[in-house]
Amino acid sequence: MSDRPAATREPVRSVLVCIPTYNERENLPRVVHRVRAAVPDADVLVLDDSSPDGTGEVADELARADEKVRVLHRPGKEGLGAAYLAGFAQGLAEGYDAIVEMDADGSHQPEQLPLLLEALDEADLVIGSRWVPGGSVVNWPLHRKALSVGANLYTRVLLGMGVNDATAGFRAYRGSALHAMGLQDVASQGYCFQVDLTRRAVRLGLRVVEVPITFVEREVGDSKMSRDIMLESLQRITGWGLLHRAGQVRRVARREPRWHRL
Ligand SMILES: Nc1nc2c(ncn2[C@@H]2O[C@H](COP(=O)(O)OP(=O)(O)OP(=O)(O)O)[C@@H](O)[C@H]2O)c(=O)[nH]1
Ligand SMILES: [Mg+2]
Repeated sequence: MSDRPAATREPVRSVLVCIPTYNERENLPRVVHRVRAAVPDADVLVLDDSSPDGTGEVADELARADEKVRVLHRPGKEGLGAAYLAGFAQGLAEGYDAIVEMDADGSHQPEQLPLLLEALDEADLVIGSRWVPGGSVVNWPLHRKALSVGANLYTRVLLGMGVNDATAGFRAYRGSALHAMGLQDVASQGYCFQVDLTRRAVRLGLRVVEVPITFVEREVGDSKMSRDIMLESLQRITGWGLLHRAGQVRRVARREPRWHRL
């Protein structure tokens, strides 16, 4: 992670909180109200993929009642990554200084959002991390913890990034960072969307900071995690890791011509 001087960073004045939803009608009102109470100046954009349970209509009601809340209705379920990319595009077009990613299921605590935004004063990307000192996970069964720790370990070893929770989905980006990251060719959908964007930020030498958070397992509704999402992550992270390691070998070989004679 690079340490561009903090002086180059503009103050963050406007914040857009993007909340993707698929079948979250019971969770959404509560999370939106908590966000509005925790960061009253921030705008909220719900990204709904035509949830069959009527989450889109619930979001419309919230938007009618509060001018700081808006909804982007998307035609069908295309995955978390595509929903976020649509939200980012809208946020960047509207010139927000900071754009936040946050789940609707209550796992990310809106009350901790001010901590992330505070850290953004000195960073380009702030990750709400479960796996740094002070971070924690509440009500996760052992196999979910093992999966998250394992995925992060695999990612660290392959990609060589000094990030402890690269799969985390509670984040704040500077708009300038998202602009620089060139999001046109992001194809990742599931957890690897988070790894993909982390990797892009690190490769650009942007300043990535992790802030400890308390992650709470959802109480209502169903997880959208699936075997396909895990497989996608495994394949993409392995591919990026091999590219990264091959690049390292090429660089060493260029610096050390004697290598070729071994
Ligand atoms: N718009 C949209 N939102 C989605 C999609 N898939 C998941 N989401 C939302 O993304 C957030 C995270 O999804 P979850 O199902 O909680 O998945 P997760 O947090 O990765 O996995 P768990 O830890 O099991 O909860 C929630 O707010 C979901 O409603 C999708 O295809 N489109
Ligand atoms: Mg969840």
